[in-house]
Amino acid sequence: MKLAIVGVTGMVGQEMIKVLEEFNFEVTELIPVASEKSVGTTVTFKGKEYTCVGLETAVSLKPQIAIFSAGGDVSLAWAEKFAANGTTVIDNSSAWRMDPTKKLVVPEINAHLLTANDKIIANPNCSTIQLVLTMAPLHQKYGIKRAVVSTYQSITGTGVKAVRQLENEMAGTQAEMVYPYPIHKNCLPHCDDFTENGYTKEEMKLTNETKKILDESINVTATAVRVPVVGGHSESVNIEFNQTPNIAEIRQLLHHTEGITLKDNPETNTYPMPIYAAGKNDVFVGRIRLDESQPNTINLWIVADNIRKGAATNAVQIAKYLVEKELV
Ligand code: 11C
Repeated sequence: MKLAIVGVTGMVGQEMIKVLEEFNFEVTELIPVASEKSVGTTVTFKGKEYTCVGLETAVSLKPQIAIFSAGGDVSLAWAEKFAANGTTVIDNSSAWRMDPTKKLVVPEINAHLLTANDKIIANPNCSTIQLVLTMAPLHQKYGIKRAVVSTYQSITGTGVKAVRQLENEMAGTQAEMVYPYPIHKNCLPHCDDFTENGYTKEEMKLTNETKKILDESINVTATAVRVPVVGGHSESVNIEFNQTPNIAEIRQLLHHTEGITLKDNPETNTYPMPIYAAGKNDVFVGRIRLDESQPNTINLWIVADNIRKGAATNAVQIAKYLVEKELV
């Protein structure tokens, strides 16, 4: 397996290397791809050093799979060039997610839809992945009508510059501002750009990607908030079903869902938290309870490492599926 990682020096790219190692993914040749300023630098994978190349070189090396995490512009400019040369692209940006000709994949939910003809496969947004993985078994059981989501998102979703902004603010040193306001001792109801309807792009991703992955009939309304946290995104979710849900049954369903770990025991203060989810591949769910204000509705709390299951892990799982099913 010849595998390229585009954006290998970034936060997600670096995590991909770790996840590939942990999964013991069989790679005969790793092609680390970086921007011009990092070409020639090296990355270590399974104890061996590999030299970063540029995009043009990487296309010509014809990897079987290229995992992209270098931003939407790079994906728009280069994914089709790789695909035209026979490479299957797994793209972590928002570039292709809502393209009706591309599949938006969370392996536990819909990898079975993939075929060898899917040459550009989209990885959903991090906050969507943890939401839909939790919603999928519940939708199958009771039918979800509507979800109201409030997110508490890690600064790692913005990237390394945001982590530096927080560190500098905590140290009281001059900080390069990535956010329009301080993030230390603050939270910003603002993730990604605002759109014309008053929602942010991050909020609309939750609405639109959930429909594409699970069911067009599910309505999601969201408020996405950036909090001074590293290690994972948290989500408070209110879900209204078409039928009466049973809390014990929901716990059992989630307990048996691949990729989900249930952490739900108020008696022992057991619930998911970013400090617990950090560095783990699973999605953690807890605080499951009936919404007593209206029928057929529950509340729950979902946490996942946004760089892991929200990005690197999900992409590597797609790659693993493609290899196992001999689709590349
Ligand atoms: C955030 N979810 O936390 C974003 C980061 O569409 O892939 C990933 C953006 C994307 O800010």
